[in-house]
Amino acid sequence: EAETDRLWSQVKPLYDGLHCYARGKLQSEYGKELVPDGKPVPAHLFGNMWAQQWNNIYDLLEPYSGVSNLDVTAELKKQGYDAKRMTESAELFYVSLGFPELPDSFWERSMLTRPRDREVDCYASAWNIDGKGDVRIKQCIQTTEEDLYTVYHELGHIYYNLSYVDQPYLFQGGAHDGFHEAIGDTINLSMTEGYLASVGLLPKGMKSSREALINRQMKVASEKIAFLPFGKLVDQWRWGVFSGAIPPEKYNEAWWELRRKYQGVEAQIARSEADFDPGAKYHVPGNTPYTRYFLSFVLQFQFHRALCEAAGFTGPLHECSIYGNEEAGRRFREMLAQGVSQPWQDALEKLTGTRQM
Ligand code: X8Z
Ligand code: ZN
Repeated sequence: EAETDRLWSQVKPLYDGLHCYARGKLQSEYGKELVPDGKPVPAHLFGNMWAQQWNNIYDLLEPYSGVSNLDVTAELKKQGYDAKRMTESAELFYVSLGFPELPDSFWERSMLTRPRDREVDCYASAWNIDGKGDVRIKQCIQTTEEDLYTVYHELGHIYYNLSYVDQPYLFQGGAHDGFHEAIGDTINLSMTEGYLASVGLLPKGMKSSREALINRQMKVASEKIAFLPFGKLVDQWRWGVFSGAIPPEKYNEAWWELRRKYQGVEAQIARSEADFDPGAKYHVPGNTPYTRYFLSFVLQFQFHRALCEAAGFTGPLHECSIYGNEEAGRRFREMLAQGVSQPWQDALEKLTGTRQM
């Protein structure tokens, strides 16, 4: 708890700035009556049920309209990408770093599309079935940019699983939960315009400008910075429930208190204890820890910086892609292969030179 508080206090100013900017944009769209000054913003206006990531309202947030041409979804559709090809595209990135090809069993046993004949839980996840290389993902992949990034994310879990397969069973795991979530997201940070153009998903030789750059950074902020308070508060609520500090008759009230306090958002209609809003978040009834994502959204930037340095990249980090870089791949693979056999601080230090998130 103390560690997440420490990290939150460092990143909060970034969130506050983004929240302020987003409020201004939402005010221009909906008016100050619906989005008043100095009050929490109605949560549903962020284009996501939990207001956890704001990329769905990117068109509203875009600082300079019409200067970027980043329609990866259109390009995927135009080129007839299906679920398998999107997964192969992710595999190729990892292979370019020296990771192995995915085993045949992965392709035979994974679920990459929504079956037509039965109800399934479509929430994207990665599974290490036996600790001996039977790894699978379950995702109902649609041809969109968002799903492309998610497949790369899920394969991060899979390649971590495959990397520590030779460790004793008890050491097969992420150095800490946040590491597991950060592997694929670190790769996501390398899916720059340069990378996307090199694999044919963006027009080559696109003119870059200061305005286009700010737009892209706003897009990244709408996913990564916007997420931080939500990433923190889910387990804060859960820990309160488990410790008894939040009694059953306050489950929903405590949830919204945290949403107001950390995210600065408000329910758009009155809520009561007859509602159970935390239950609408997959990870709550699914019993999936959530602090892992908060930690990952800090760590992945440290990994990205360290790997870019390992790759000998000297330009601005937002332009760095480690795609195809042998040395970055070697350093990354080395850390992943250790699994949880060493304290996470040692793993972090080995890759980044620091023991602190
Ligand atoms: O649940 C996920 C992954 C599966 S491990 C898609 N994420 C969190 C969420 O969507 O709530 C990734 C970011 C945060
Ligand atoms: Zn994940």
